[in-house]
Amino acid sequence: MRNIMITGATSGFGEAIALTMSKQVCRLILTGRREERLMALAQQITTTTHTKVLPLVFDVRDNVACEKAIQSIPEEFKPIDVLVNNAGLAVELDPVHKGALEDWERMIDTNIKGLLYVTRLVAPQMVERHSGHIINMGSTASHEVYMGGGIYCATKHAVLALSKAMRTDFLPYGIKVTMIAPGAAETEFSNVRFHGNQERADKVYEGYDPLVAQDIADIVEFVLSRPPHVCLNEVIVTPTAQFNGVINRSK
Ligand code: NDP
Ligand code: 8X3
Repeated sequence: MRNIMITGATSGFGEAIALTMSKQVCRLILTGRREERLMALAQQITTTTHTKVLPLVFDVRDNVACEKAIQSIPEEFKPIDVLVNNAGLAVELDPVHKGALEDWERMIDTNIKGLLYVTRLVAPQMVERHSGHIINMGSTASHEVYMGGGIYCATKHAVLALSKAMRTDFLPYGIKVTMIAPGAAETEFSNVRFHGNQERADKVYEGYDPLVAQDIADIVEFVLSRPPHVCLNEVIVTPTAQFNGVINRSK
């Protein structure tokens, strides 16, 4: 039975991945800052499946909190076989000459430093066991830049570089590393980006069928179902209406 840790499980991709993987009977370590959401999800999973859940409330930007949380994991949920580094966000859509430093720091601290903090704490036991799988949530923004998205795209370019670096560093230890690179998906992502302005968030998904969180969960399930000798290094997935930074909004 696998122990799977998913960061950012209180909504969107993370929540869908947790619900999907819970059907396979595993042990789930689910993290996020919104305690109520996390507890509700844990309760939903434990009452509807045979999967055990360990909810851990912490901010991935706080290395001390990451350390405390990960050190608190009971033996039953160890070793961590799979780490899904999913927690992340975009803040605003400003050009470089107008961006707020506070927004940049939130994105850099969460998407790059947070991912590194968690990985630094979890990876050593994978290295020791010569076994494990790390899935990093990149984006089409790992490959492209778009107007006003510069800093977010830079953080996701970093996730691509770090995924390649992990793949390289962990090669001698047989640890798999996969980066998933989704295009536009309707989750809470745009609501967060626009500080809760739902009207502005809804406009992002007008005129086409965006991806939904379940599409990403299905991919994670597939990636994790490959035999030991197969590693999907990267999966790029967009809505049919999106390619190369262009969205066909003619629906
Ligand atoms: P959501 O906003 O729905 O989910 C984001 C998750 O990240 C939440 O569970 C949130 O939990 C968690 N999170 C954010 N900041 C922190 C933090 N500081 N500490 C701990 N957890 C945090 O968005 P998505 O599901 O869409 O996003 C998930 C990932 O997918 C992100 O990395 C995003 O960049 C990426 N992505 C999204 C795409 C999209 O179009 N939606 C496309 C490509 C990639 P909480 O607030 O409770 O802490
Ligand atoms: C999130 C999707 O389109 O803002 O990575 O890059 S997008």
